[in-house]
Amino acid sequence: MARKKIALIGSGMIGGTLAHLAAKKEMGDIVLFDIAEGMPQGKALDLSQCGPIEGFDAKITGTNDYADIAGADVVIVTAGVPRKPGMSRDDLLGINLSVMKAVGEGIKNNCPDAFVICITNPLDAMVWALREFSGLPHNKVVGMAGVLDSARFATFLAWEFDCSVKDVNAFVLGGHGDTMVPVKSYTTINGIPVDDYAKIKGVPESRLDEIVARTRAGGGEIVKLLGNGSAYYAPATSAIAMAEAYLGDQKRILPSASYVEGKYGLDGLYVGVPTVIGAGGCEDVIEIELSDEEKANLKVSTDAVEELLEACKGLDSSLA
Ligand code: A3D
Repeated sequence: MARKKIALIGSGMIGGTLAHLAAKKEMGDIVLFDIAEGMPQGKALDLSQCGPIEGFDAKITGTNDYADIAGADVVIVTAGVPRKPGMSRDDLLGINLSVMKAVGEGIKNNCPDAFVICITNPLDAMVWALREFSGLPHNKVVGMAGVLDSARFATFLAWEFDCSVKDVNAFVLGGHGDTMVPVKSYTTINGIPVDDYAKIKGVPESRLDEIVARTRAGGGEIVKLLGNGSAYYAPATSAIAMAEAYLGDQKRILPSASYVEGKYGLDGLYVGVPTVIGAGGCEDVIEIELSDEEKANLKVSTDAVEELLEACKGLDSSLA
């Protein structure tokens, strides 16, 4: 059987990290695409030379030509610009929307059967626009954010409780922005609800609230520390987990920015929800019971996403 083909659109910090992870895991042959000339070719050459040391078989190539992504099984999109200190994700809207148009057309013309994972910010609006521009079925286009946001929440909880991250199952819903909704009621420490575990460990509720706030601002904290660019190791790892779920038909339930129609009272919106990812792409959206407070928070978050979609429609008449 031929190897799978993984196309990475955008070969910057996340794109390069994705290529390294995908090669190390022998997920398939990898094509790094970017508009910057020479850079994807250079990264591909450098990464190829990791092969003999790390012992992976993967053909890694770099290109500036969309024809080279033909027939890709998975496409992961990071093309665009990241945040600088002081910028919100929404500040990236105009420039990254035009990038999504070019990328969507490149996918439509070269690999319309691919499973597409978008990472470019502002995430929930960009994944919606990418789907519109590419014309792919909604179940084959998804956004990565919830896996990362949940991993941030889990990291901070594991630090607080001084427990293994492997035992923390953290849950974040909603849009990928300051209005995201870390859901305490579905967050457990090896099955023990987090509120109960906090009582056992003598951690006050106010401390959990601080952790929720730090999770919401988790991306900005890294942007500020880096001074130039945004997080890339954990975002890349998160998207790889989603790609593996698709390629391996794992049917994992991963919080992903999926197209929601009907469930959660939503009418055709990409937003972070628990999603079953398997060979059919986004195979199902799981609608969980939420408390009144969580419902209200989710509404604030989805309203913010809807506002961004309206802004996209104002910027590109083909989306209206
Ligand atoms: P960066 O290292 O700048 O890489 C982006 C790459 O995109 C650069 O190499 C550009 O040359 C390239 N590019 C620009 N325009 C085009 C185009 N039209 N076609 C192809 N390539 C193009 O950024 P990064 O890798 O750090 O981040 C990429 C994106 O991911 C940004 O929008 C970030 O805001 C976003 N991001 C999202 C998350 C989420 O959790 C959703 C987390 C971290 C970063």
